[in-house]
Amino acid sequence: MTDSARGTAGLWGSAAALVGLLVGQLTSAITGPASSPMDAVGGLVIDQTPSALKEWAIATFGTANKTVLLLVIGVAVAALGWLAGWLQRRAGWAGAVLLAGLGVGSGIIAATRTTASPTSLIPGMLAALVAVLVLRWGLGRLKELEDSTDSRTAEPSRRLVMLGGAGAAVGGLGLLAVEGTVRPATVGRPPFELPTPRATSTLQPGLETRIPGLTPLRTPVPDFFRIDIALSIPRPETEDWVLTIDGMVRNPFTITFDELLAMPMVERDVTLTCVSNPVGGPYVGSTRWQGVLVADLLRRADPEPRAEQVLSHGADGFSASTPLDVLLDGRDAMIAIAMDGEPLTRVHGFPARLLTPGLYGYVGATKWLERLTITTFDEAQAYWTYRGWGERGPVKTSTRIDVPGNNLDAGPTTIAGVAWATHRGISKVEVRVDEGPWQEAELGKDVSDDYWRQWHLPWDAPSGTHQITARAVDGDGEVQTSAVQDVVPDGATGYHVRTVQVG
Ligand SMILES: Nc1nc2c(c(=O)[nH]1)N[C@H]1C(S)=C(S)[C@@H](COP(=O)(O)O)O[C@H]1N2
Ligand SMILES: [Mo]
Repeated sequence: MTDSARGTAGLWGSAAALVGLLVGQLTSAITGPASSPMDAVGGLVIDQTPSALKEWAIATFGTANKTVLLLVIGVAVAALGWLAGWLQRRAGWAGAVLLAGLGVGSGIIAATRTTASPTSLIPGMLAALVAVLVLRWGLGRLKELEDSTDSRTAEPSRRLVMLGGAGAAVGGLGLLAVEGTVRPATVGRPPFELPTPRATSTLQPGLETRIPGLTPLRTPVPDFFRIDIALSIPRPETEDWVLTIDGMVRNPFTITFDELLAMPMVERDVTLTCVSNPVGGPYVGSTRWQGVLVADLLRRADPEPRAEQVLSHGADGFSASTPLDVLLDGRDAMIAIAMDGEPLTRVHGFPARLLTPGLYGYVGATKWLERLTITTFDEAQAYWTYRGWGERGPVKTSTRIDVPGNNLDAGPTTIAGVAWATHRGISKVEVRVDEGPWQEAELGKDVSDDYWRQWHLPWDAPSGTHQITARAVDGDGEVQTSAVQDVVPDGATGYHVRTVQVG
């Protein structure tokens, strides 16, 4: 076999795999995102990846971690296709079996996921069929060419190479185009009429107007962090939306979106944090939320005395376990329908999500909410609890230094940041430079105990390298712990330290 014939076989294998995958992805535009071969495999990868690797991916790629995963899958498919081309040339059938296996396998994965529908098998099957046909045609032509000349010296025709290259390019670029346009297009803000008390008073700006670089008191929705396991964003519509409340209750019931909107509404200012937020990290946001108190729904359902947790399910297969006592202790846990005075965006859980002040998102903030099942901790485990994360997830007291950055000029400046101890409130923030004394920072507006607090301290920065350290004291007078702990299993701790070069 000549090198170039071998290359042509590989090229045709990649073309077959990529074109097949493209056909599968396009088909899933009709059969639903849950049936997309990419999402099925990606979802499986996400579910099976050890927590530590997932943490690394979030820390390294941030919100782009899913794009990276899809790129990796695309490259892996191209590489496996190349292998299939080689195998097909050697054994005449092995490559086709490999490609068929990949396609059918992705269909089976899609059909067995919690988000599956009866049509979930179709895109994977079609992908398999197309891939096998393309592979057989290309390799069949290659064989004919070789048979018609001396097989040891034969060069595949230019036309066959170019056709294979074009196929791989169409498959690869087509996938990029489909993933790049269709996916972000699902991130709209579909409106519905918000009931009163819509935006009774707007959140005023905070100290960020005076201190450049300081986190704004209210996070603009487009800047609000996004963390979830959903590769393609679920698209429930308000007309079809129903919330089921069942499990250990005397009165299970369902309610439609219109019925939810007709219930008494509250508006609350709440900070939401991800348990994966490292010390000083970006996965925290604050805004005004509007919704129905979960306690109102729970009281109507009437939980049995032995009930302990509320397992909330999202349309992406995610689930969270919120302690029942937390939902009933008087805090403003809600089924939120709006943030910052507008209906939720698709990425933040349209049309309705759970929001529990004082708990990390993975225990109390299920997006694309579908079901609340009242149960016990023994009886059922939530998505992340099952993967070794803490069962209850109260938010830990944290401080983040926003300014100054790592480099600044000597002279008067401001050290500033935000601190949160959601549901306990912040009573004090202290700052120290190098090994100097702890100095009390001035606190910004006290919006609520469920909301972060801006803080600032003037500093006459001397030349040289310095370390700025900040720590917060919560509303109960408890100083945040200096013990350094990673995000696993229930949230990072330790003081945020910033090293600065003063020139
Ligand atoms: N349906 C669903 N809801 C979810 C998640 C998810 O993966 N799926 N992730 C949770 C986690 S870990 C966090 S931190 C918050 C983040 O909410 P946000 O993306 O609106 O900021 O959503 C929570 N709700
Ligand atoms: Mo999270």
